[in-house]
Amino acid sequence: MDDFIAGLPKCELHLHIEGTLEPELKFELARRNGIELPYSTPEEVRAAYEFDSLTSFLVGYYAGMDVLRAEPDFYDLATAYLTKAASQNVRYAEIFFDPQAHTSRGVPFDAVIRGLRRAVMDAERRSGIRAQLIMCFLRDHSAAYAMATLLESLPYREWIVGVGLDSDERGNPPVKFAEVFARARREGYLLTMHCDVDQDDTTEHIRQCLDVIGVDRIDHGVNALDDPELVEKIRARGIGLTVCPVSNSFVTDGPKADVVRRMLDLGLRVTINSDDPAYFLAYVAENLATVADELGLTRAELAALERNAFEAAWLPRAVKDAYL
Ligand code: ES4
Ligand code: ZN
Repeated sequence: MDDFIAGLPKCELHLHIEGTLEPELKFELARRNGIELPYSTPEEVRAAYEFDSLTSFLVGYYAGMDVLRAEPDFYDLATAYLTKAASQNVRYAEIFFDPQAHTSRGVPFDAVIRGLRRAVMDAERRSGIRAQLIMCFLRDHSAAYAMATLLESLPYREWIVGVGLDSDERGNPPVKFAEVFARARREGYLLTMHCDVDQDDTTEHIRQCLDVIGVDRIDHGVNALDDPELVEKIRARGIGLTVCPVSNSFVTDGPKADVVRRMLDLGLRVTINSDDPAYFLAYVAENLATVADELGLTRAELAALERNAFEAAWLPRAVKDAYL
């Protein structure tokens, strides 16, 4: 089955570029930027990973980004991910980035987007992998800061396919950003939002995504399974759900492959993704292998998951069809 998964043409739709920062590159960037890390080896960094909740994960996650300072750092980060993804036969990826995690530290927006964009263009020339960028707002910051970031992105509109919402969900519902997302829609961006697993009020957040924001996709969205009305809306609208099984098993207290089975059985457009592969130690192939193992998926079912992902991708119909 591993060989089948390796050969399967893949599409990844839920991937935080900052979550692909492997400890080896972290050391290289620290050296380049004259930063002292509180660890002496990459193994030590990995040994210190201890996540039992989203909050505990996010604290170390933002601290780890401090080595990203200039355009070449973002270029190297995205190049490393795209090289790894291409080696797993990922043909197309939509990549989240969190500009506020950098602009809040004094890194220019231009350095972030320019480095990522250059990496995407070079990777396509080198290995044929295609990628688009999705700008995420940090939901634990203010709506005003998100709006300022949206306006800052407009000169780069052609380099960004859509916007998302991530970070700490508790107390930060979709409606907090209703105006920001309405403006983003008017600017031509496609819309997605995280509705993380087992956060407070997650089903209400999914309802807001569907009824107030009008999202084109939902990231995770697993708790929709608790509410038949939400399931029916998601199914009827063909909304893609970008599930991240290994990530979910880290930040919640149980394995999450069973929800993939339920989504498939309900006819939902479920897709399998890696979220923050450097931290959860699993890229998209390992996520697929985990789900296949736990559910006893057939080859046809694995292929169907990748077809779902290409269907849910933010690409013109003709480009999707060429992948399908
Ligand atoms: C994230 Cl696992 C998770 N949840 C919310 N926001 C995030 N950003 C990066 N990983
Ligand atoms: Zn995520």
